[in-house]
Amino acid sequence: MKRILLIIVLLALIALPATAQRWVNISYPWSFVEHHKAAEMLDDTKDSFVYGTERGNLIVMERDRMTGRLQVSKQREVWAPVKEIHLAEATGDTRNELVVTTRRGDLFVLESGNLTDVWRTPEGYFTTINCFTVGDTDGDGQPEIILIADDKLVIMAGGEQTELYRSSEEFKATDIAMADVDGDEQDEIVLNTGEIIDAKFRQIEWVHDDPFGEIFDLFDIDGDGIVEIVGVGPSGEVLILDGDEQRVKWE
Ligand SMILES: [Ca+2]
Ligand SMILES: [Ca+2]
Ligand SMILES: [Ca+2]
Ligand SMILES: [Ca+2]
Repeated sequence: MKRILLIIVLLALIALPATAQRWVNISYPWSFVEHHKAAEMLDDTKDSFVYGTERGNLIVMERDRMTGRLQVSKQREVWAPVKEIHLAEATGDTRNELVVTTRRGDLFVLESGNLTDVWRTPEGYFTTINCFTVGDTDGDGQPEIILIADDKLVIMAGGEQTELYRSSEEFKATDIAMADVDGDEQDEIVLNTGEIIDAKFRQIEWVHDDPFGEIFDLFDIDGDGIVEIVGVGPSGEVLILDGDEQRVKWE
């Protein structure tokens, strides 16, 4: 849902004059956070959000109750340009962590409250991380981090630095999501390059001929209880794929 909102926000921003696009002047940080991969809302009652910089810092902003201004409440270094941040339950304790990747291939799982390490990959463990998502791939109640890293599908345990799986096949995807897209009560890993992979057994179930675009999302657009793959085609048209029938529903 988030990314569809993102598309709407982007369209809204295009329609606004240039000055309104400067996020520092926007009263509410939502639009900034929505259209940045390296930003996440932390607490909407305080307009608190985190974003990562090209200089390798994570910065938490929070609205000051007295002045109403956004100000820095915490920051830390991750020593390389921040690529992506997700707020997600990664450790199995029902509290959300920040999962952060850098353009140097680092992966961090951080306490969302104080930005301290839960764990991180050692320097050079991966060279590139294209994209990632967080979810319970095998249904054991413990979350995993699912990545396209060094052109492989890699599954890391969420709670500690343990690699559970690395594919032998290469994958070039730049966007990834996980959900049950065909209604068989097993999750699939969906890649924007068109592959639909069984999350538990990591076999490719099917491959859609056309990629789903640079960004895609999974949600139940027709209310039948099964999520559709909602992507953007090569000329910008919205593409809606039915996972159980493995075909384009609307385009
Ligand atoms: Ca947690
Ligand atoms: Ca699991
Ligand atoms: Ca399924
Ligand atoms: Ca549906």
